[in-house]
Amino acid sequence: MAYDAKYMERAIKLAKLGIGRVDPNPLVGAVIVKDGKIIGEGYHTGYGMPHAEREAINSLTESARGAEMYVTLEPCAHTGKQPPCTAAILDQGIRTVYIGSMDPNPKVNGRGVWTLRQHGVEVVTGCMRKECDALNPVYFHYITTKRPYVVLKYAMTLDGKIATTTGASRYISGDFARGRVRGMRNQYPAIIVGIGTVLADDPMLDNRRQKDRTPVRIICDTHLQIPLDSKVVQTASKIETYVAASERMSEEAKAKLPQLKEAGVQVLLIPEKDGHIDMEPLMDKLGEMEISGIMSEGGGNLSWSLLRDGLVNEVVIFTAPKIFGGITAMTPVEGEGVNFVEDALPLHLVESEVLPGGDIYARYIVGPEPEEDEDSVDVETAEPRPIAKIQSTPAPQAPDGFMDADASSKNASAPIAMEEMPGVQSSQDDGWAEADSIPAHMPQDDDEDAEDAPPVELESRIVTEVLSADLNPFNIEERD
Ligand code: AOF
Ligand code: ZN
Repeated sequence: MAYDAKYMERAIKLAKLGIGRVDPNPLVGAVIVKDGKIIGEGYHTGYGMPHAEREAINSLTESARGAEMYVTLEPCAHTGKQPPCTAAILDQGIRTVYIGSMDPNPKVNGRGVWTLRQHGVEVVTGCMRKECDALNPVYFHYITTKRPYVVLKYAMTLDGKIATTTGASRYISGDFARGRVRGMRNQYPAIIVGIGTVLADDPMLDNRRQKDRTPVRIICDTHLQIPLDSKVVQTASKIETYVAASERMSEEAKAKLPQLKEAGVQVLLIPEKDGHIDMEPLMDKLGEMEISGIMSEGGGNLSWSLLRDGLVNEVVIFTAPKIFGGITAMTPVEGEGVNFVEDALPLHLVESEVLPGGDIYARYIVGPEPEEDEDSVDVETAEPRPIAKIQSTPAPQAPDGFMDADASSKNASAPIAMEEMPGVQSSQDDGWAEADSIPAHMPQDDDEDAEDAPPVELESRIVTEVLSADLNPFNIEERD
């Protein structure tokens, strides 16, 4: 059964409207089509909120009996905070369901497809799989490893420095690049920095414009050196703030604990490794706290520890057209490093851009470039229908800067082996755990840019009616 790509594109665009709101859940969009017309659509608007499929069903303008549903992620078949979407789809008498990504959540993992097929619904998997997978690398990583997806981000000069020899670093990047970083902070649930960054810059580590969605702040501070008058401590009662310190801290450091607590800082006591916080137990702890994704903003020792322990999924670099020089000037990754060229960490470029102001933005996924895996799509059925056969409202443009990298991701939608279902976990889990699927790019959230950026307009009447304006992640009210 052929699918019409434009409806899945529409579902993907809707899913992106949930950016910054749904974690640790996935971004999901759904569109219901009957006789070549969209009769319902919706997306997952926030954690604990109805799933995309039910949002679409709630927006129906006519009966969905015999209709088709396009959904970016396999519908769930379990009861969590929400009832199973498969039940709602069956209730509505929907005839065909086109699915983008499979859901690697062990509670779903093929059971959604199985349940629908058992009840006679035609299910086509692997429809625009790569594009749908690109929505949810953070979710896929988190749900399969129970650790946060880590993005290492830094700004450096052309000679690879993150500060001058005197430690000055404000600002390496231009305005536009810095605005984009604030956009990234809106995309990930948490930011992590080393104590050196706090001591040197006394940063706020918020996104400055959307305070309701400022990410959780995590400071790695082995010896609990954090000053009580630092901005992060002073604002800890308003913005969730954690300090990860050694569980073997000195008595002097321990004496600070009550004052930090009083200020609202939560101290996480973590084992040490080589004189620093051991990153693996820290990531386990953050995963337990349901932090699904983290942007690490350095410095060099924290970056090294994360990279060395294989905890980084992607690296985003802003290179400024400047040279600092100086043998003692800091570089983005310090620590002990590797001895041989062959030991270098391999990464592959998935996206790059020259930004206004001359900074170069580059995004890399850790690991060698994956090979195309054509077998993972439901090739029998997931053929796109010729376009233009059906008239419908054109899909809205995604917000600027929010684009999909067109590199491949790995075996995300293996066809379901019916005999394995239900209750049997599929072996496709392994593929998901790797850091090689392509994440959705962050919204471009630059200050200057935002003035010019067109508002995100939902061209479909249905969604405009159903979704309230304050759920639009780009409806920015607060400005610097
Ligand atoms: C869908 N559509 O829009 C979402 C899904 O606690 P709950 O009930 O919200 O369940 C969360 C799980 O449901 C999540 O881990 C994922 O497996 C699925 N999320 N599924 O079909 C949606 N958000
Ligand atoms: Zn669901």
